[in-house]
Amino acid sequence: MLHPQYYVELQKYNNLIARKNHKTDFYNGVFDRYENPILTREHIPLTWKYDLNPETNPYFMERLGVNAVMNSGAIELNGKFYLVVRIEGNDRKSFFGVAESDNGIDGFHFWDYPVQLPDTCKEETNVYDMRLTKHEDGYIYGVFCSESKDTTTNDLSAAVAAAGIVRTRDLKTWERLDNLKTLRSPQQRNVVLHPEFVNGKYAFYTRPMDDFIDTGSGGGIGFGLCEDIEHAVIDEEIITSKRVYHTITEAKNGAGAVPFKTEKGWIHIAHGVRNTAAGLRYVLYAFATDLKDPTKVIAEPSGFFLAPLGRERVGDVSNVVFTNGLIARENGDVFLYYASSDTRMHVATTTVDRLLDYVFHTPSDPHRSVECVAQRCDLIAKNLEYLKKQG
Ligand code: M1P
Repeated sequence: MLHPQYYVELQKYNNLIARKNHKTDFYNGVFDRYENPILTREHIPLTWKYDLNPETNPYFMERLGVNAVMNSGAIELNGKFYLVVRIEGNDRKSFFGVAESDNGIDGFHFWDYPVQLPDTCKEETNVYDMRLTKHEDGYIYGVFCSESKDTTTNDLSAAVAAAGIVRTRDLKTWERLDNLKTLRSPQQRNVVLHPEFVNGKYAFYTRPMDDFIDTGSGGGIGFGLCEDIEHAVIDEEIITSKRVYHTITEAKNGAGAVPFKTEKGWIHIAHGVRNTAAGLRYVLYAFATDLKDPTKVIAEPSGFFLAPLGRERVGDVSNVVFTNGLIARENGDVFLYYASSDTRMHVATTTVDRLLDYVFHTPSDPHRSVECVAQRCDLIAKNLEYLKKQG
């Protein structure tokens, strides 16, 4: 017989999965926000946390708790929405779970088991933040952060971040390939595989880093090519989206969702980080790169695209929004999946047309207050003139 509390918790879980999500009245013309997070730790199935047998768990205690669900890769397959979610146990170790939904904004629920990656990397302690790329070679690739202890120092918190690579065709069977080697950068995080070959080679967005936290001399989001995806090695990394003084990317930036192709360029949603007296602040920003030369930024609106708002601002790592997955559908709808404060997952919806208008027609950052206010005064003057003409 099951513990009576099981039925109470199961009812809560079922209610949560069945809960509809609605747009909020937030307005900026660029994207819509939604009332509820799409995934929280409460969405974790009871079977993942409790021992349901009263003989071995008479108090119906959580035996393996889950602390947070966050940074999720996203993909559409046969009309369904799938997220490969970063799930962090109470033990601080992250792992991946597949959650699916019919409409992309509610009803997300996890498959019966989390993903069990092939254990080919014995020094690896932690894995997180998978980006899913539907590559033109026919595979779905998952590129994630593979973290190991830095054994070259006595500092217990020192770690080494590398890019792990897996591939699949169905999100069920995963083949692990060698970790990416970048010959000129000792550490890598936020690595993303470009969906198309470039000059006949696999192309990665990288994030050269001097150590685990600091990007140090790393100038921004890198881009590099490699011949062999099974043993991927990148020599030269060209910086595409640079970090800039006194902007949202001053402290660091990193590729986010896999870029998607439009007639005007590749659209990227990345993250930028600045330092504040209250700690690092992570926001999302957008830019476009050239269709022929994906290293060339051809448009970059000023400032952030999406920043933590309201309750999104608070969590395990407060004042953070982070994305590593979006779905741009054939019909032009775009679903951007983002985590807030390393705690929960949300969706924002928009369209390809709106994103193109945003990226190509929002003024770029003039980088100095005096020029920023002139830019704004120009807008105001045009508006006042326009209002006058309208009577
Ligand atoms: O805590 C915020 C984010 O920090 C890291 O991002 P970055 O490498 O750019 O600093 C990542 O570990 C990410 O998982 C996390 O959300």
